[in-house]
Amino acid sequence: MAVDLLLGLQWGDEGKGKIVDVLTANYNIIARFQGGPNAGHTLEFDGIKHVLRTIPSGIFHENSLNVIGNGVVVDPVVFVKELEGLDKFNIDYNKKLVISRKAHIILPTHRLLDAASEASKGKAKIGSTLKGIGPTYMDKTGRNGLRFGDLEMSDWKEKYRNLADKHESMISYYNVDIQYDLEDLEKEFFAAVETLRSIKFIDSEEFLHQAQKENKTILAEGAQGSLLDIDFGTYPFVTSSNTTAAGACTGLGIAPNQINEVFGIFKAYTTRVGSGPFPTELFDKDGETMAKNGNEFGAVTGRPRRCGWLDLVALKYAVQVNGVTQLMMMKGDVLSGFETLKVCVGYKYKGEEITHLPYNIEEENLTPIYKEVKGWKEDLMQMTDESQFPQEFKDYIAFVEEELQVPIKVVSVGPDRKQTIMR
Ligand code: 2SA
Ligand code: MG
Repeated sequence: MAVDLLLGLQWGDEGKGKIVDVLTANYNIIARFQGGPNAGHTLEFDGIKHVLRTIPSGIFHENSLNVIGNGVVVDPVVFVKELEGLDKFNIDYNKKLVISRKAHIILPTHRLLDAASEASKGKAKIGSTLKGIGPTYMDKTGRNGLRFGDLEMSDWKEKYRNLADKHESMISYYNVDIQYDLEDLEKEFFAAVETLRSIKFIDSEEFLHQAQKENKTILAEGAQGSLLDIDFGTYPFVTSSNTTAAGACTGLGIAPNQINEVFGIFKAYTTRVGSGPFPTELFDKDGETMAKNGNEFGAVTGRPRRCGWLDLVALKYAVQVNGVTQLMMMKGDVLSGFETLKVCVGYKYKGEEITHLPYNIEEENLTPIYKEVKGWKEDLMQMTDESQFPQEFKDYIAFVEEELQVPIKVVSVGPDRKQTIMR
C-alpha cells in the first residue's frame, strides 16, 4: 500500500502545510484532493515564510512531484499569482506540478456568486473565504461545471460564456449590492488560463494508478479540517467538499484499500475562522492569549481566528470518521505560561451529559464539561527532544493519547521545519 493521508482534525489551520513539508522527503508524490484557494498552507524554512493556496506543499522539495487532483477546484487567476509568488525559488513547474483534467475551474462569476450569497444571508452568513468555493462545487454536482479538460476543446469559450451568463442572472436574483466589472475580471481570467497552459493537464487517476504499480509513495494532503466537511462538519457552517479521509478516494481516484497511514493533525487547543458553532470558544483573556501567542490570523483572508480549549469530543469524532492511525500535535508551545489548562471531555446537552457530537451543536443548547490539568511555564520552542519536555506537557500528551487511543507521533513546538519532534 503506497498511499498515506494527512488530514486536519479540527476546523482547519492545524498546521498541515508545515507537516507535509516536513514529511515530503519520504514521498515521491504529494497530491491535493479537495478544496481550492480557500486553503492557506503556511510553510517556514530557512527564515522564509510562505503560504500555499492550491499548490501542494511538496513543491519546495527537489524530488517530489505535486498533483492537483480531480477533487480540487482551481481559480486560474489565484493560481497564476501563486506561481508568480514562487518565481524566486526557481522551481521547474513543468516537471514538478501537474493538474487533473477533471479538476473544476473557478470562474470570476463563481467568486461574485459567493459574495452575493453571503451578502444575502446577512447575519446568518457562513463566513466563507469568498473564493467562489461553494458556487463552483454547486456547478460540479449540478453537472454544469467547466473543467481543465474542457480547456483542451475548441468550444470551451462557448461553454464558459453560457455558464457566466447564467451566473449573472443568478447574481441579479440575489438582489444585493455587489459592484463588479465583468469585462475586467474576464480579461484577467482569460490571460491566466493561457498562462497556466504551461502546466501539464493529466488524467491524474491514471497517473496515480501507474505510480502505485511502480511502488511510488504518495501523500494525499488534505485542506481545511474534518469539522468543515460538507457531510460530517458543523453544517451549514462548513466548506463544500469532503475534507475527511473518504475525500481522498473521490478526489484522487485512490481505492480505500490502498490507504496505509492516516495522519491526523490537531492543535493543542482549538481555533475556528468564519461563522458557526464552537463549543469550547473563549471570549476572555485566555482566548486572547492563545490568539496573540499563536498568531491566529487567517492565512488567506487575514481574519482573526476564534480560539478555545481543546475539544476531545470533537477530536474523537474526527479520529473515528477518518480512521486516524497516527496523531500529530501542533502548537503546544502556544500554551506555555497557562497556570491551568482545560480540556473538554463531554458536553451538557438538554440537561444530560453526552460524549458525542449531537446533530445540533448550537452554543445555547450545549455546554462543555471540562477537565482541568496543570499547565507548564517552560518555553518549548527551543526543545529538540521529548526528554526535555516539562512533566506537565508530557502529561498533557499522555492524557490526549489515552482519550483518543491513538499515538501522538509528532509534536511540533514552533513554525519552523526544524521545530518538529518525532516520537
Ligand atoms: P469556503 O470559503 O466556502 O470554503 O468557506 C466555508 C467555511 O470554511 C472555512 N474555511 C476555512 N477555515 C480555516 N482555514 C481556511 N483556510 C484559510 C487559512 C482561511 C483564511 O488557512 O487561514 O485565511 O481565512 C479555510 N477555508 C475555508 C471558512 O472560514 C468558512 O467557515
Ligand atoms: Mg490554513
